[in-house]
Amino acid sequence: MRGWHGAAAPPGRDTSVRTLETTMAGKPKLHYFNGRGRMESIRWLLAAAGVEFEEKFIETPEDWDKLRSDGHLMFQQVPMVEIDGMKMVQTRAILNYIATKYNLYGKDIKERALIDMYTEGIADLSEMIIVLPLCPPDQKEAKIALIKERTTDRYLPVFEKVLKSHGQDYLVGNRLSKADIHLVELLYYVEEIDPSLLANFPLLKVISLTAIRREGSHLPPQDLTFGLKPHNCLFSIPFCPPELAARG
Ligand SMILES: N[C@@H](CCC(=O)N[C@@H](CS)C(=O)NCC(=O)O)C(=O)O
Repeated sequence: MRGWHGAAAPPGRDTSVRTLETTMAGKPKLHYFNGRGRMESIRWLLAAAGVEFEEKFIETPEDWDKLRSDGHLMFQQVPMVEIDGMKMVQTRAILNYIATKYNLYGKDIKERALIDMYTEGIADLSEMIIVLPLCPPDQKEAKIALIKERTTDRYLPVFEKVLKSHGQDYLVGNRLSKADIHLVELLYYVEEIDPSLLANFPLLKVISLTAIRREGSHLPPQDLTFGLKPHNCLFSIPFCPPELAARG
């Protein structure tokens, strides 16, 4: 099991309430493989909100069978997060719950609509990247080429333009939202694939990273993972259920 001690809360958030809640309800417990995959954005969001969490990794076929036979996985899938007395599944539902709870989801429905649109675009590109480890070797090069093309021609220009258009540090409403956090996570992946992909996006490179860092200014300057150790290699998953591996 991996524990993580959350970063200090961003300014303006009431940490005493969260500390009390955490004590009463227990830390959220994350059930997933020991890899980034679909759980990583949940880890980032909790970390950015300053919430401590625990992880229970699925490390063997027996762990996987047990979790499924326990009946806690609504669709027989992970991520699953135990939080506030619920056993939540479906990544987006989990992210939306955390973002709402920790005030990272805009101030009104229009901001929320924008955050959703940005988040869905980010999710589309992220999805292409996180399934790479499952890609057959003979298709990997073509998939990486497509990811690079979509990164520079479709997705990153949108966010660069948004930041340029309003001149603010954050994508929506001049304050941190889940969209910023998902974007920084994506940029982190993109840089791992090929740092030169960010070359033509100066605002994304500087402003988004600065925006997040400012929320956690106690963090070491290069630590973009909010204290999460990069033990997870993007391109390998230690244990992968056979049905997923077979899907390719
Ligand atoms: N829509 C779901 C998809 C979850 C999903 O595909 N999870 C994979 C692991 S990343 C899984 O559990 N696969 C096993 C299966 O589908 O049987 C979500 O976003 O949480």
